[in-house]
Amino acid sequence: MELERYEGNPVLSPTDKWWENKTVFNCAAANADGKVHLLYRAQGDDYVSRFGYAATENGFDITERSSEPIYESVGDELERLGVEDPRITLIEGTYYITYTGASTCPCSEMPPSMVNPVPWRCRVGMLSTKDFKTFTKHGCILPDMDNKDVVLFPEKVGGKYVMLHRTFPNIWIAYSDDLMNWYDHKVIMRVQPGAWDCNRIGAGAPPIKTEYGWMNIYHGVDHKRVYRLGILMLELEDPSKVIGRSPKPILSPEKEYEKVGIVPDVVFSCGAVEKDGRYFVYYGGADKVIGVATMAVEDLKKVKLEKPL
Ligand code: BMA
Repeated sequence: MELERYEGNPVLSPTDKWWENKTVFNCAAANADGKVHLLYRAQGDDYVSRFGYAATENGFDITERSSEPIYESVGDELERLGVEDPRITLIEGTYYITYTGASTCPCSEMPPSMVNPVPWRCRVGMLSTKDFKTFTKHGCILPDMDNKDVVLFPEKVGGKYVMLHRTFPNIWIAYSDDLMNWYDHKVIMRVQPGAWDCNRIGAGAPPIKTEYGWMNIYHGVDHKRVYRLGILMLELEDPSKVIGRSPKPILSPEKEYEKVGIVPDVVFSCGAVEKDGRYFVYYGGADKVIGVATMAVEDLKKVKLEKPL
């Protein structure tokens, strides 16, 4: 079972504006108020990442687009190179946006159980908004670790807020009572030796509740650094338990706009929504443009998943 690409892809590309004339990719998505809100990562000549905003009513055609960045980090040492890869989750009437803050700060000391061999110099920040016009900055939510690919669950599970994060190279879960302080970090899925997701994995879109479990679109990277997408299904009552993962990817770089761009051979998702009986998965192509691919909700039962090793 593979996602079906929209034939009008890419749906968003760089423009001639100073802040997005190089790349427009990796967008968050939220389906509310009769449209899909898209918050995307953009770079201009300075290669600092900022967020742009776009919206689509039918999921494919862009009907609104910001002429200026809708959010950029100013004067924050941990975000000197910008804000990357946003993910939106609507929780109790507020949109929470988790993102990667990129900087040239040195890597932090990590707890021995979370040794990170890669000098990422990135931190996970959080914003919230009710209208995508004004944003509240909550700062760094995982202060002591180089981390990325954080997605929040849309509701509390067992009385706690839940996130997935990526402490290299695996997917972890953590819990919180206030969305700011996170505890009980535990690895839930590891890279699969020899498979399409053998090098590193990370959560993509925030989890969507389905009758089968929490569905998460995740990315996997192989030994040639090809980024592909798969499905990870977690138990509804206890999302630290993996029901299954895709033994084969549901989207791989095949089209020109996925193979050739700034970073070749990349499909990378930060947002997926349910709309009109389909899942719409928004994804960055080759770190340069944005495409969308879909799947009928009823086809989820046909998706073959395997228990991870
Ligand atoms: C990841 C992130 C993404 C990017 C991907 C592929 O580490 O930086 O923003 O799309 O690499 O280059």
